[in-house]
Amino acid sequence: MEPVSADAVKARLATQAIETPSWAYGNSGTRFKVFAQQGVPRTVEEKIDDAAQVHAFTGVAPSVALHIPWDTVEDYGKLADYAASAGIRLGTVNSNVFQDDDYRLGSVTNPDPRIRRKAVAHLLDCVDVLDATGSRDLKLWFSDGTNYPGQDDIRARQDRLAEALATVYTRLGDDQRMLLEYKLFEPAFYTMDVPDWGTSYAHCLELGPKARVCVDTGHHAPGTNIEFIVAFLLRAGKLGAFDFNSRFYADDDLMVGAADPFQLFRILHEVVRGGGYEPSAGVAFMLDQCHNIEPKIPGQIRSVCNVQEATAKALLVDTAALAGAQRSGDVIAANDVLMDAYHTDVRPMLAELRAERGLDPDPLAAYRRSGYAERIVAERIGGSQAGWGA
Ligand code: PSV
Ligand code: MN
Ligand code: MN
Repeated sequence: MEPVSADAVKARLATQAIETPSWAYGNSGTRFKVFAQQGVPRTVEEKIDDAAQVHAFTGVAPSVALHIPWDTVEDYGKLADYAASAGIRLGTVNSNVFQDDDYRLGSVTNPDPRIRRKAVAHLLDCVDVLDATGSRDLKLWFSDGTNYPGQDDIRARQDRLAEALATVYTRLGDDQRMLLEYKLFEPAFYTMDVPDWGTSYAHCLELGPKARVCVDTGHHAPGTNIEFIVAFLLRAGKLGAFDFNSRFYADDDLMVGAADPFQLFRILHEVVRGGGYEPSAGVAFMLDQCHNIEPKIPGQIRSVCNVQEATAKALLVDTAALAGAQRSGDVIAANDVLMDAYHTDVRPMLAELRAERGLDPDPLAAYRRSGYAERIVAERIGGSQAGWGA
């Protein structure tokens, strides 16, 4: 069998796009402590500037996700222009219906219709933001759920959720989409209203083709086979996006690929296998992380590079050899094909790819040398908190 050529892999990597989250650049922390860092952005524009640095040094992070209301501005059209002048674009709009006192018992599933209306109104406002920025995706994550058995009617909450989603879905333009993210637990501990991919999938199916599932890699029970979920959703045409991060225990939001690079490879192998890497598949690759103890821009650069490395390895899988081994039932040989790709050191190939694209082969070192970190520390006094540990 012919192994996959480095040139073929490089050509496919050239089209990769990984979106970074605006909230990764601001101060964040845990419920115990937010550690303020010097030089963090004071405005949305400064978050965009930082995201632009990640793209400038990696070449594969051309957009930044917003979180509303954390990133509220007067004029989103102007903000989109600002991003363009910084060399990137505005990406997914994330809705925040979890920080007001009103949402103590939920947002769109709250037993109080007034609060449900308020939450839906915010989601509709977020679609207005899509209109103004030209972004395609509205990402919905609900902290809604219950802490105690009997606290609320679990089934009625599903009805309220379905009603709210349908209202927002109807408002979407032809080229806009809704991404429904799930999370096993936290902040609610007894039931979450969208706890898993199955719940998200069922709602998306009922809504229609513009609704798809977002897989946040940190939102599963330990030991969950995330690549199976990815394979299933891709097969069903319902995988909309990833929120990448890594975790040891819960929603740790650590740098993707730091805790379990092999899992990241397995996920990306299923993405490639299922056609999800093709731009036409419409799968958005985003990071959802916060950097509580490490510096933020380097944290994002490292994460983007980790996704790029795992993707390169997934693209290196010798699919013909794999299919042959699978057909003949050769379990060891099939596993060998995957492990060969995983164990390949792709860093020299990526360094070469960057050099070919006029980038420094070592993005992190180039960023450190650039003086940007020192400049923002000197210029930005009193950086803001981007929201709590995302
Ligand atoms: C919730 O844990 C989450 O993963 C959602 O994607 C939110 O939008 C993000 O983190 C920030 O809180
Ligand atoms: Mn997320
Ligand atoms: Mn999360």
